[in-house]
Amino acid sequence: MPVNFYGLSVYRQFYMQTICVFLVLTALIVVPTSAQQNSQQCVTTYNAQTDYFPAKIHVDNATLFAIQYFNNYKLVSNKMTNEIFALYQCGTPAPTNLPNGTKVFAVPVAKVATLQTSSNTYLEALGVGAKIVALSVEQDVSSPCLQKGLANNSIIQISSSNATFMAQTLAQMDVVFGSPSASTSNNTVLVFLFVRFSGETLHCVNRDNDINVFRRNIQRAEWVEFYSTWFNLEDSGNKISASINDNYNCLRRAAANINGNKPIVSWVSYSAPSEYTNNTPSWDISTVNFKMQLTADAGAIFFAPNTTKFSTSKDFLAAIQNVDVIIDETYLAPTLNDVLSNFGITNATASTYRFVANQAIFREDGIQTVAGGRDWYESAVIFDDAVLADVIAAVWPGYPTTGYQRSWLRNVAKGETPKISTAANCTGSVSTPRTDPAFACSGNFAAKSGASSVQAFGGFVVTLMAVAAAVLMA
Ligand SMILES: *[C@@H]1O[C@H](CO)[C@@H](O)[C@H](O)[C@H]1NC(C)=O
Ligand SMILES: *[C@@H]1O[C@H](CO)[C@@H](O)[C@H](O)[C@H]1NC(C)=O
Ligand SMILES: *[C@@H]1O[C@H](CO)[C@@H](O)[C@H](O)[C@H]1NC(C)=O
Ligand SMILES: *[C@@H]1O[C@H](CO)[C@@H](O)[C@H](O)[C@H]1NC(C)=O
Ligand SMILES: *[C@@H]1O[C@H](CO)[C@@H](O)[C@H](O)[C@H]1NC(C)=O
Ligand SMILES: *[C@@H]1O[C@H](CO)[C@@H](O)[C@H](O)[C@H]1NC(C)=O
Ligand SMILES: *[C@@H]1O[C@H](CO)[C@@H](O)[C@H](O)[C@H]1NC(C)=O
Ligand SMILES: CC(=O)N[C@H]1CO[C@H](CO)[C@@H](O)[C@@H]1O
Repeated sequence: MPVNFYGLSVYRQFYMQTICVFLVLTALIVVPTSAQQNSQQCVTTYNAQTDYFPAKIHVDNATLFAIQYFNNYKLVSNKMTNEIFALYQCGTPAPTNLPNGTKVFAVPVAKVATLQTSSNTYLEALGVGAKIVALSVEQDVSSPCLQKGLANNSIIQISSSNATFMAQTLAQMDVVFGSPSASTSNNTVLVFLFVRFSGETLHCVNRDNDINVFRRNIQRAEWVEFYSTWFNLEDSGNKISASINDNYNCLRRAAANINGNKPIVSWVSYSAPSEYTNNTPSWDISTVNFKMQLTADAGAIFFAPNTTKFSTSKDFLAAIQNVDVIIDETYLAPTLNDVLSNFGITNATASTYRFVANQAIFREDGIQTVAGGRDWYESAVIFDDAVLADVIAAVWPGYPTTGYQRSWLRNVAKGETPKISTAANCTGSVSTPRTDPAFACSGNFAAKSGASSVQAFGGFVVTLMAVAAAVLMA
């Protein structure tokens, strides 16, 4: 409190400074949180000079979608499917002179249908799960709260086996996410083709080059920004994407600092003889970008031999003999015996394979529906950081933290069983934003004493045997 001695002018100056500091602080605190949200209301008095979308998406790493803002509409393009969408603020005039084939939507939308599971978690993460009013039952939905909605009929069940009903229902939607067959409808967004198989379509050609070449292909999380534009939830879209990416990068840096011999990891699958495979079995080693990137980012070595497709079990087994960790992507192989039998490994020779000796055989079916649908294609698609944490845990037991519970990667070699997702697992509300299940990374992982990687563990066993032999010989 200024004293009288300095006179009123000093007091006034102090007072003004205080006001200025207060205003600056207010601006710093208030502006980024409240002023940059787009309206959830329709406009009643249109003004062509108003920027109706003060919150804008910043596309950082995703390369296959783009967004351009105008005062009362935004042009969203999916470069993978060559689609362009004009999303205009409801209550303002629909834009004209748009590129040929542009699909026009008034936003924010209220009624949504999804035809592929991959879209569901993006919408739930944005907190708009309650706007999903119709779901294709041909997708095997894993989300507990959406299963509950299907079971209590608050969500309309559609199926292409009842094509008339499906078409009628979809025509009433503001937007339909993901269906090649419905692509001609003017309310359909063909989104899943990219999101679900992100990175799968682009086979690695120069795997020895800078890992950054591949990094962009795992930007599945950033597609939450694409979805957010239909709901005027750009603010949330940016935040969710930034949070997943920051945590992903933190986990990647921490994994790079783990001490130990980097294990060799191979992602493989078996195709049984069938009418689709010309009655010939085959064994494949995957070299697609996002698996390569996940493996490298987990601090392990991606196994990418020159030959990746095998027509005999013998050649396949010879190739993977020295692999430390297997991720088996074969659709049906619930148990260790199933995996070994698919690979052609007999009990007598099993222990000669490092991944068998290491007990390191993982499958992507750790969370399933009752019918066997994999959550790997649903919630894992957006939460890239949680997927990375799972791979780190598979490759470096005891990391990212002691007692970490993997979500999707299930170790069949240790007899782990799948967690089943049902409507009973819906404990909150379908409107509560779905949260990222990832381990929250805060820097380097705590150092572990003793063996760290599965490979180091193998080495540890060999050391023990050597010690035992030395004792016997002594
Ligand atoms: C757009 O489509 C119309 C009708 O098919 C055609 O006449 C016009 O030339 C097209 N414009 C461009 C820029 O392709
Ligand atoms: C039906 O399921 C929906 C979606 O999970 C939920 O919001 C709603 O409360 C449920 N209704 C009843 C009556 O349980
Ligand atoms: C199609 O669905 C509608 C609405 O649920 C139902 O009334 C009709 O019986 C169904 N048709 C067939 C062939 O299942
Ligand atoms: C599709 O476009 C036509 C013509 O503009 C319009 O009459 C129809 O209502 C639109 N359908 C949907 C589902 O938006
Ligand atoms: C893979 O192919 C490259 C180029 O043909 C060759 O240089 C390399 O030796 C091969 N690697 C193995 C393990 O056969
Ligand atoms: C290996 O042994 C287990 C039990 O010891 C048996 O169930 C399984 O069928 C055997 N697998 C093969 C391929 O012989
Ligand atoms: C669902 O809840 C049951 C019972 O608590 C639990 O056993 C199961 O693992 C849960 N499923 C998932 C996917 O967490
Ligand atoms: C996961 C990832 O690579 N995220 C990057 C996306 O782009 C921003 C801005 O360029 C980077 O800071 C992130 O590291």
